[in-house]
Amino acid sequence: MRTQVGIVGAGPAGLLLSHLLHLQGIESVILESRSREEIEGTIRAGVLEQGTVDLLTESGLGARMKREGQVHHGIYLRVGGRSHRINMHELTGGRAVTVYAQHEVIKDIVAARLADGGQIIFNVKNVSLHDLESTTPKIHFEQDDKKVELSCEFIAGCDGYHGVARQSIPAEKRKEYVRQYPFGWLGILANAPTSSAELIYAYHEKGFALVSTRSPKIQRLYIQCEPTDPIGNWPDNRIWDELHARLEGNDGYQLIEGPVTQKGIVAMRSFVCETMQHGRLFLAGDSAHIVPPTGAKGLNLAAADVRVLSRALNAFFKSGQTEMLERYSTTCLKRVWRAEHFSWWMTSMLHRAPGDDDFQQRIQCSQLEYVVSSRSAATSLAENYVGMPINEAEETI
Ligand code: FAS
Ligand code: PHB
Repeated sequence: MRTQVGIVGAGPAGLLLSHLLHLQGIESVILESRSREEIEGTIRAGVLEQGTVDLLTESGLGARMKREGQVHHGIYLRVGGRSHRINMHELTGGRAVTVYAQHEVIKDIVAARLADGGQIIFNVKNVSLHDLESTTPKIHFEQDDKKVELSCEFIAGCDGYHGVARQSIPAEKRKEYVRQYPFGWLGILANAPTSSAELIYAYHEKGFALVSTRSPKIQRLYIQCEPTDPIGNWPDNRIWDELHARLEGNDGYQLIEGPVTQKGIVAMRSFVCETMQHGRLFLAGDSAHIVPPTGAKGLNLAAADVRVLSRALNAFFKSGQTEMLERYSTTCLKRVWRAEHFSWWMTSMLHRAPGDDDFQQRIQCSQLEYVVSSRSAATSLAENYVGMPINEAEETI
């Protein structure tokens, strides 16, 4: 097989890249190790930055998001049993986030790719990358037990943290930065009415809690837990008891329960791989960087990466210009480190670290009190949360 851009992974990064390239008349083939049902059923992110919403809308993928997504102008920080609203819309001159589930975004892009005759090969096995430093890199894989070679002009590694792409960059050519957190998140989906008009990020001595949503009938909630705790230790009533305890207060906020339809525990880490490019291989999304979900940045960083990559590839295919491709890693890593800092800061401010002392707790509460009482501190959180504006000079050409 032959194509212009071979893409490994049909997550948000790979799918959106393929769509943006298609809009510019550039051909691509996506190789995905799971089935269509599996990728469209993976419960993950839920918050889209302004920039991601604009990119999906501009590229013709925004119709259902507009209909079913919920635009949120603010979030609440809850400490000492009281919620404090951060009016992000007002503090950022009119920017906001949209709550629309990642797997719904994936369904929208898969449908658009297939409708446009795009090629997504599901259930592939044993993907390996070759000749990355040549002008014709190749991807070897198995499809229905047949060995296939896909010749490309470029390869996009969009296969997530556990994929093969990053490992294909010689170890001596990449530097990896890691921070593992001593806690995880237990997330649930529940059939219940909304108990808050906007997201609530709660600091509590028993640990962090997050009230999010998917629709007026389906709620998404998270609590801090042991990262290695088996989910079997968390029967539904224990989860609700913990949520009530961590969200209790004297401001009349009432959490509404409902049948739990999905639950899972995820570990939390911060991770960055420098470089995001090796020869004709370009990494995008979780294959190059991971953030703890406290800042709601992962999916949005993946979208920002492929926005830059699709423009750089277009400049190459249209006019042979290589400058933006050469600057790809540097350009993306600027936004990545900003999001890494914000996500680490939100995580450190809102979670209880095992063994932390009274001084640490006072420091975190002082940080929270400062953020909810100082306009400049609240503005800093707001502009990072809604997403830093696109840096036209660097991120476009
Ligand atoms: P993905 O991991 O999504 O996709 C990679 C794809 O590659 C997968 O489909 C995989 O099957 C495939 N693949 C892997 N290895 C392969 C191989 N060898 N061959 C072929 N295919 C291969 N982010 C936010 O922005 N907001 C949030 O609210 C948020 N909440 C989150 C909550 C949770 C619980 C978790 C776990 C993450 C959350 N994130 C959030 C982060 C998350 O959304 C990721 O950043 C996002 O999925 C990254 O997208 P991709 O880079 O496309 O990687
Ligand atoms: C979610 O709705 O899944 C969600 C929201 C905010 C976060 C993380 C996850 O910070």
